[in-house]
This record gives sequence, C-alpha cells and structure tokens, in this order.
Amino acid sequence: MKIGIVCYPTFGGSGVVATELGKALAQKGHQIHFITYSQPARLDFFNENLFYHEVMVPSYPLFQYDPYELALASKMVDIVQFEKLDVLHVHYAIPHASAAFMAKQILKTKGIHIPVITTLHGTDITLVGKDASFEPVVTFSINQSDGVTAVSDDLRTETYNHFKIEKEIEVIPNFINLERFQKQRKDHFRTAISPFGEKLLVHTSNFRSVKRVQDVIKIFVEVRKQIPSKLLMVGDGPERVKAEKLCRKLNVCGDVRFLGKLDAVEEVLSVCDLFLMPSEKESFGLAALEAMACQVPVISSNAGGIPELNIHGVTGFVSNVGDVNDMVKNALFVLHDDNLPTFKANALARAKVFEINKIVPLYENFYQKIKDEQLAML
Ligand code: GMT
Repeated sequence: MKIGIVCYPTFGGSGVVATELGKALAQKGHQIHFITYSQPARLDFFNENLFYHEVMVPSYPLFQYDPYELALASKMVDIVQFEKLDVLHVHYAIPHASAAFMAKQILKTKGIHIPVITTLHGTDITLVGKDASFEPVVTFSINQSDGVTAVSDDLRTETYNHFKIEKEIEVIPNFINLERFQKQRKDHFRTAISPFGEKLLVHTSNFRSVKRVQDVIKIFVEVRKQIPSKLLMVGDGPERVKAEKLCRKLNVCGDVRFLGKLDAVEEVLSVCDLFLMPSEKESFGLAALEAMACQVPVISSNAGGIPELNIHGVTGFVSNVGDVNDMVKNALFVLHDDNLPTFKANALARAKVFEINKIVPLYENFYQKIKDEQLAML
C-alpha cells in the first residue's frame, strides 16, 4: 500500500508512534510518505520505501499567525495526487484531522477518493481538544474521518464521553520495538551514576504540567530517606525549571541528574530500577512501556489508560493522581531486594504484549478494512 502519514515530527509520543509505525510498515514493503513540517526525529536513515515531504508555510506580513493547516492540506492534496496514495493516516487530531478533511474534499472535486484515518493520541482529546476554541472542529473532523483509532480503551471512552462522536473508534494500543528497547549491559554507566550501589529511579517526559514532575521529585526525596538512591530526569520542557528549584529547596541536587533530551533513552533505562510516572493525564504511557521493555517496573498514577499497561501489583503499582505517599510506599515495596527481580521480569513480560510485530498488523488490517468500505460505497 502507499500510505501518507501526517504527524508532529518531534520526540513527543504521537510523533514517535507515527514514525515507528511508518518505519515498520516500510520494512514490510509498504511505501510510506511522511508529510510534516520537519524531518521526524526518529527518521534519520535511508530506506527505499520511506519518503519525507516538508510542509512549508510562506510568511506574509498580513499573517499574524502562519496558516499551517492550509499549507498542510495543500501538501496532502499534492502528495496524494502525485504519489497516488491509497490511505492518509493522520496522528493527533489537531490540526491534522481537519486539514485532512479539507484535503479530502479538494481531492473529491478531482475525482480522487482518499480514505482518511485519524489516530487519537491523548491530549488532542483530554486537554486541548476539549477546549471550546477547538471542540467543534475536533468533533466534526473525527466524525468526518473514514476510520478512527484510539491508543487505549480509556481514550476511546473519554472521546465518546466528551464529544458527540457517531463513528466507531477502534482501539490500537501503542507498541514497542524490543530489538531497540531491551536491557543492555551498561555497567560502567551504572557505576558512574551510583558508585555505592544506590538504586536508580528514572523519569522521562516532555516536562509538561500534566506530567507532574514535581511529584517525581517528592517521591524520590521520600524514597531516598529509606533507601540510598539516585534520580535521573530525561527530557525537557516547561516544568523543568520548577523541578530543579524544588531539588534545590529540598537539598537533593547532588542525587538528581537532569539529562535533557536524549535519543538513546534505552541506554539510560537499561541501568534503572524504577520508573516514575505520576501523570495527571496519560492516554497510554508510551514512556512507561519503553521502561518496562528494559525491565524497569513502574510506579504511576491511575490516570487515563495507564492501568491498561501497568498492572497493579504485578508490573508496578498505580495510585490516585497526586497521592505521593502511596507512590512512596509502593516504590519502597518494589525496590526491596526480595521483590525487585520479580517486578523486573513481570515488566518485561507485560511489554512483550505490545511488541511491534503484534500491533503493526492491526493497523494494516484497519487500513484495508477502511479502504474496502470506501470502495464499496463508491
Ligand atoms: O505525552 C505527551 O505529552 C506527548 C503526547 C503526544 O501526543 O505526543 O503523548 C500522548 O500520546 C502517546 C502516544 O500515543 C501516549 O503514549 C501518551 O500517553 C499520550 N500523552 C498523554 O495523554 C498526556
């Protein structure tokens, strides 16, 4: 199949899923055309089946805001027509689903009927999508998509609860490439970070307020009082400065390392004992899945779709959002030497459920189903 993929090209979860999906589909022989405003972060190599089309937005003095959505729709029209695409798959509803609707209408006037599939990833529904500034457009463009997927049962339910959706939403969860995300021997790294065998806790995110990074620090501070430990903070974003200030206030800077945005996050995860994800909202929790694949158990909130991934008492524990005390109690239990090996093994076993080769065929089947349905309607 010839598939157009529209996504945010950044390190964010939706962009990672879209890019990894495109790469896996290309390896299976599909021709994949990424349509984005810059080269997707994980698309940094050559593959004969992978193509990248940049969306350029011409600036003009009249525009206070650059009309990205129009440029994107125009690019989709051009690529669908010229490359003769079979399917357009847009990741994250805003503004990709509405731009795809516009492109589809334009293509229809040219006698081209392109099926549009929208994948809902999380904040496009649970945060920004609900905002009155976007809600009518989000509802309309989801309903106008030919196929809709969500990354967890919880996100599917949230979408039905908060928007008037007439479409069937299929759940296709996030996935993991276990060849890349696996525990590697990085003993030298571990020794450098925790020279006296301290336990290593880790958090990776985009440091937005929904991630509650201050809770991460608070959990760590309490755990450290009971068990010698260190904390690695991977990623960057608006809440980082506040997190650093909190470390200073609580006098733990010496045991907390902010590593910034790292590409090879699996190398860091490989030496860690516990992943912290106290998020206020989290549709699936791809970062936790990456940790679990590297045999790192998870202490998390019970927000959104996290409990569908992190099995309470098995791969880690889930607590109410903001219940730092409970998270500390659970973290201490998991980190106990009698318990840690079992939790590590369980985390890996759970990650294997979401192995890329099991999930990508779900997308392939979905593309075919939507394409067939559309052909039948013509
Ligand atoms: O986690 C983020 O803030 C990034 C965000 C995105 O859209 O790029 O991630 C969302 O999509 C991921 C991939 O489907 C999910 O695993 C994350 O749980 C989800 N984030 C939230 O719902 C906050």
